[in-house]
Amino acid sequence: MTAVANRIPRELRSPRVRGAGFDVEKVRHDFPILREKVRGRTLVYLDNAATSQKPQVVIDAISRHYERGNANIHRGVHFLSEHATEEHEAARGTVQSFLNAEEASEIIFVRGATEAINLVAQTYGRTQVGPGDEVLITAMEHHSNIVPWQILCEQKGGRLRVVPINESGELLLEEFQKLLNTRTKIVAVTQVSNALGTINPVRRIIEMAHRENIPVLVDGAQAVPHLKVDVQALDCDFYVFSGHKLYGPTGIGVLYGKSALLDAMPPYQGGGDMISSVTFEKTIYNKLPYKFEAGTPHVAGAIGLGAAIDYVNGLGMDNVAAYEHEVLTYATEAVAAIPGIRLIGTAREKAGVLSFLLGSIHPHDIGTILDQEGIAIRAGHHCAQPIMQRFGIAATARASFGLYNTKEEVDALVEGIQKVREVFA
Ligand code: 7TS
Repeated sequence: MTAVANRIPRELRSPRVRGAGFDVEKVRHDFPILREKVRGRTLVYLDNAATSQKPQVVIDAISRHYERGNANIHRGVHFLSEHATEEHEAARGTVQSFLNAEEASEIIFVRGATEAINLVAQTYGRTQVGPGDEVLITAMEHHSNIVPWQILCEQKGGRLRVVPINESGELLLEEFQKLLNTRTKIVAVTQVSNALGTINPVRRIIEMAHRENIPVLVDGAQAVPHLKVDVQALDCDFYVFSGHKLYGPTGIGVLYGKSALLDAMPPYQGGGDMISSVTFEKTIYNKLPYKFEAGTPHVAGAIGLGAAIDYVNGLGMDNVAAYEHEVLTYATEAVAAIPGIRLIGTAREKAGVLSFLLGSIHPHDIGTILDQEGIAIRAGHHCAQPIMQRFGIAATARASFGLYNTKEEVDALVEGIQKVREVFA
């Protein structure tokens, strides 16, 4: 352990978690990739905000589907097609419970958070936003919660408005309140920032918007891996996330929408499965959720996502959140203690993410040197360029944590950063 890490208070230094119910060493055995060597070193994977690694149960669920259960769904009369349909719909039920949605038909399978936001912008947005109307987002959105709304505003003559943040990376709620007006047609806000780690008070934000009868879309891409989410308690109108950040496969994600809203929205894409009848004169659209699921869906992906949710539920999201909070607190103190470090994103409520700069060293150089030690972090603007502009920087180095990361890995990160300092001394 480094001298710096030794300055961390003893109770935070203990690699064992105090809370019962979460055994990280046992959890790590569930993830085969964590046994891989990278550049001759044991992998230290700290790029979970980009994508998380997959437990064996998810890998097995996907393999089992292709080995024994593969068929197209909703259209076959044969055994395998019925079986695949059941598994796909069971996964929808698993997502429904995970988010505590009222109905399974409020769960739309999409490719990921990005597609979900584009879907809402081009269906709900296209019908609701007219010339002079406003879409309200925040200064800490990922590009995928900015650009779809910009495209919509360009198409419809609308105006994109942005809630500012303070130096710690927290939303200014009084500014949010001031920006809400009769022209605001939708609020779209991230629950957890991918570049700063800030946890936004989305319950409060939704209450404030609803007082003015404005619906709210919550981008949960960085929230679902770290926090328990209940869409009915939040009362959000739309909630989106990607499977691959939640220990599930890539190419599958979720749009939750309140059924009254989804019912009233036009379809997003046309094709098979989203119709109940077609003639050249007129097409009658299918009921929810199929109206929004044109074409053959990612059946294996949905099944894999269901397995991932079963996995995290088995650990208990509250246990995961408590454990991760402890690791992030430990990492924040250890990294902040390194001379020359500047943390970007120091909100009181944070999850998963530690963004930093080291003197004037380019984050890519930090990332490259850490990579030589087998430590995977991300360096860049994290698809959140406006945040970088807000802080007057081009990029950050970002360590992002998942449920399998340990305090020993944090110590390895700290030692790696010390190496970077030596190289650039
Ligand atoms: N919203 C947030 C808050 C995100 O962090 C991301 C991806 C997305 C939406 C888009 O998710 P996708 O699965 O549709 O691509 N964030 C990151 C990241 O931080 N590094 O790589 C991808």
